Amino acid sequence: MEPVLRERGGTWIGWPGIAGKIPKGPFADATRNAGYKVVPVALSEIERDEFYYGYSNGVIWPLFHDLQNFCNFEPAYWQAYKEVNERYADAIARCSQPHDFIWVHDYHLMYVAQALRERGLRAALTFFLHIPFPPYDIFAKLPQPQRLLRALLQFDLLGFQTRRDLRNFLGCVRRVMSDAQLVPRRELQLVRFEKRDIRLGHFPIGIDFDSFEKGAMSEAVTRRSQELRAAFPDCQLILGVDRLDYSKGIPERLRAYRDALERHPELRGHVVLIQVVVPSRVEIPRYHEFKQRIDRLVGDINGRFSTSTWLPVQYHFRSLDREDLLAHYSGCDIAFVTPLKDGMNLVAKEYCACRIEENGVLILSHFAGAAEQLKTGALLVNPYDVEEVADTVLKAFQMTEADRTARMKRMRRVVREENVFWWVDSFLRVGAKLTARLARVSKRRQAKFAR
Ligand code: GDG
Repeated sequence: MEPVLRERGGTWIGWPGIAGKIPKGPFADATRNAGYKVVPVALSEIERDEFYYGYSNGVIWPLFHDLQNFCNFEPAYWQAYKEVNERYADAIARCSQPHDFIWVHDYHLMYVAQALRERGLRAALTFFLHIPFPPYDIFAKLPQPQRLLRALLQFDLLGFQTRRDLRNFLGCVRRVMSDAQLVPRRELQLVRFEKRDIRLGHFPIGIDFDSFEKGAMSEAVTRRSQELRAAFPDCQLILGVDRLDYSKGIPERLRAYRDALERHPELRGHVVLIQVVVPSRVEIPRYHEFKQRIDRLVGDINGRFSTSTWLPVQYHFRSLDREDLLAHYSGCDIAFVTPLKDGMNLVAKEYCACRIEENGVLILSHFAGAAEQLKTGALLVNPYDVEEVADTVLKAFQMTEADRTARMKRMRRVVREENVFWWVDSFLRVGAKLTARLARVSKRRQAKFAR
């Protein structure tokens, strides 16, 4: 959202990420030159634990990524979730003007529209879900399926990443909300609920292609990328970049890489996996255990296959600065993006944008939202199928230059055209129509009362 807000202005309402009182000085310093207004919402430590780590990241996140065994369905979390959503609703009600375009983002804030309706707000409310929406059999495990769907149906427009997410959502509405009526449409779908029309569509999120491409062409990135290459002579570099998260399939990927080295000895000494894991949500015990699993696997692979001149896995548990990230994208021959499930996965798109010489291979999970757009160029894999992924590493390694270029060209075309501004425009175009329609209705209503 950052490049879009910077270009168009607006107000960003959000939690700055630290619990307790928000320190005024540092907050003002951090947001002064943002190019848009920033309104903070404060969370206490308990709210952070129950709303953010609890309901959002301990229930919705794993469940919506089809990992129901990872859920902690603690009843107190739902109450905290509602209360924090109500606080966001208050902030929105305080900061917005009657004809503002209100766009709520992501799984932490699915209850906001309901809270705003309870406060009498009639304005058009829109929502975008960045993560996948699960099929009914998984969604039904949630202790509040009806309450959550009812809350979501208080928005006027619901956007999903892919056709599959939209289909799953409609399937859940059909099964759970007996008084909702589905009106099939070719383009935007329509649900009638409590005398209101709700529009639904899929809007695959894009990236700021030009800024990644320009960044990759810069002198500093070119230099760093050459240094990276020079550090591993005669090797193809394979890159994994992920937040520390069990949905990203990092252990499965490491197992597949180990299997590739075991069964395809021609790879030994000729490939290096650079795996960057960015620390995230480490306060949740499951994330901590998960890191230990990754550490052990990296140790096992390096212990088994390394020689005095070759280390098969270069492992970084930290975040890279932007220049370094771009240097990795442009310096690595193969990107290894194998989430178990992902709303979209921007790393896959950023990698393509940085391949200014139109080469490089993308190994991509079927279960990343990005697969719908990039399937014509990527090598698609099932991340659970260790042997298939291992064989795909070999296939990527052996791919001819001509094939790499043809595939990368196709992917870059999509990523360039369907960029973040295209994404915002397609969402706003629908949203603007809704706002206009609702304004007409409210005018008619006012005129009727005036008579
Ligand atoms: C959620 C959904 C959906 C990563 N490492 C570094 C770094 N990053 C940046 C990447 C990319 C972002 O973080 C990660 O985005 P993803 O899309 O891959 O994943 P989530 O964070 O899980 O995002 C996802 C997304 O929302 C958008 O809708 O695609 O499916 O899960 O932009 O560049 N940035 C820097 N250093 C790093 O080491 N500077």
